[in-house]
Amino acid sequence: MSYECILYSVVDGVATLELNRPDRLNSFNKAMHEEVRHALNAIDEDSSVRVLVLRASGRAFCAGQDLLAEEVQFSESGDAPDFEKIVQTFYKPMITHLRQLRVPTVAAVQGVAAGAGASLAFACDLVIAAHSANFIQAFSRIGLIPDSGGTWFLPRFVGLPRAMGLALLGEKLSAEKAEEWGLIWKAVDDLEFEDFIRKISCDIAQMPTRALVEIRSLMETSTVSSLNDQMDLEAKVMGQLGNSRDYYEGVHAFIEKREPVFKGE
Ligand code: T3D
Repeated sequence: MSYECILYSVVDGVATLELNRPDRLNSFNKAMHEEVRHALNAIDEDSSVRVLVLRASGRAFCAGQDLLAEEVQFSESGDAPDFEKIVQTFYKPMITHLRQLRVPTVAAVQGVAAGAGASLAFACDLVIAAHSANFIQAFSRIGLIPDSGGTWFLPRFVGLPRAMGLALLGEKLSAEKAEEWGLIWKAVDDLEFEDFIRKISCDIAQMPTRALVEIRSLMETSTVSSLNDQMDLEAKVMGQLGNSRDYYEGVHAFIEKREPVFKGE
């Protein structure tokens, strides 16, 4: 598939998916959804990939839904677009796929992340933003609600009072404040942003991939399970990872006092 709305590459185990509709602040139309889906499928099928970096071109990360796209226009007779169908067909599968991807994910946010664009970043395992970036729950400004997991991520990340403030008022939240509130992992200086993303993605690509993905999964399960059930699950996953090649390598490297060489297996 040739891409028109995204750029996709794999170098040294790092897959980079770049949203590339800068004129519309990388907002989502149907074509971009289809291309993102295709790229995520490609990652699932490519065992050389050890980490995904989700980023964007131009001055914005993503402005959510393209409000000018044909599929969200009112019909000539005034019929409203079918948002439930659009969310179920495109946004929900995209977020679910990201949360179940076979490799860890990093959102590199270099500009504004608004609406579903913010939810997209929050769905990644680590969110790293340049200081000049910001996050806007733009939904309420146009009469909608935070979708793509927004109402799930926000209260879990920042607590209910802040989640409500962000969602109701739709105000801009700076990257620094987002870090301070625990909404993202790190805000880094604009001039250091590219180097930081390069280094962290290369580092993660060398780590034991399966363990990282199991951590994501267990963290998510913990939000709905009892301590007792969670510890059973931890035991089960420990049992599986204890049989992995990467654990064998990790523990032998420790004993032999050398750097481990993980293969993601
Ligand atoms: O099923 C469904 O489809 C529903 C799902 C919904 C999920 C959602 O994401 S709903 C929320 C949709 N997004 C928004 O409401 C955000 C709209 N955009 C903005 O509020 C602002 O653009 C920003 C705060 C993101 C940035 O502001 P600013 O001042 O930096 O830029 P700007 O001048 O507003 O925008 C620059 C251009 O990008 C402009 O085009 P122009 O005038 O230069 O030709 C603007 O129209 C365009 N643009 C920005 N956001 C969108 C967009 N075009 C289409 N859709 C957008 N979302």
